Amino acid sequence: MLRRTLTTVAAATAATTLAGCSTGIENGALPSTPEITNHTGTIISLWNGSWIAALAVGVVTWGLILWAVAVYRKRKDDTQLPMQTRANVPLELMYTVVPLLMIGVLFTWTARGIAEIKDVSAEPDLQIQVIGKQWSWDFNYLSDDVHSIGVQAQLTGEEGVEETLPTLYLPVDENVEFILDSRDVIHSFWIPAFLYKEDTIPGKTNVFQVMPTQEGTYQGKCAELCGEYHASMLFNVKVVSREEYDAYIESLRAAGQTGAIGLEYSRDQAIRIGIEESE
Ligand SMILES: [Cu+2]
Repeated sequence: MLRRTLTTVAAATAATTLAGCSTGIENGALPSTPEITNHTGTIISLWNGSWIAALAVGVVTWGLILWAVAVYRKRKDDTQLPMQTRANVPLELMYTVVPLLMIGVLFTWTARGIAEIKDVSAEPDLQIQVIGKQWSWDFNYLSDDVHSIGVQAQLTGEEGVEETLPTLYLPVDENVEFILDSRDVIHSFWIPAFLYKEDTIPGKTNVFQVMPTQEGTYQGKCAELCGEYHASMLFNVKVVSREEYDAYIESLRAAGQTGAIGLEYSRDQAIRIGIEESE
């Protein structure tokens, strides 16, 4: 029975750990991935710092527990209850003040990191509007006056789906301002490798800035359960050189996908426009 329980626990732990790997951070609890955006360094040090602090607290707590268990265990010749004590003011003050200090430190570092990541006061190099919809994404390259419309991925289990996904192009080392909107329900725009996600909310526009610093192809997902085909709400992100980015923008322009697709369309109307444009 015990062995079966242990096997189950081990399997569950392995499954959780492996599931964590699919986000692109594959170095375990203390990742040291290279800078993928101008924010990943801040986020990773916050993550690692929190883990190290939590481990230090854990080691002290486990140590005290084991020490108390060993030193104050019931011995053979113990026939009476040990001395019963009531209050211990210094101890109670200690275990109130120390956690407050720990939370204060975590709060300060988190608030500082968030303020840095959420800062949108810089002049962006380009603006891209992202529109979430059941169950795909539309991208309006506002600074270049072109757009692309996503059609829901068909997850059949066969290979080759990735090539059919809507793809977001970003020029490397340029500060992108994302303007996030939704056509229907709440979605969440998530590029796992960027270590950041933000909701797209109908009737409310969220804005954030990020500068990708490493060329490559990344996965994008919806991170807010948004209906039946939430799992199909995938996209690719290609961080490319300025020249490649310009070439892509030109290909959209050549295909007649000029201007921005508005929020006034339902998801079905937007998808129909997208299908017409791709034909
Ligand atoms: Cu969604």
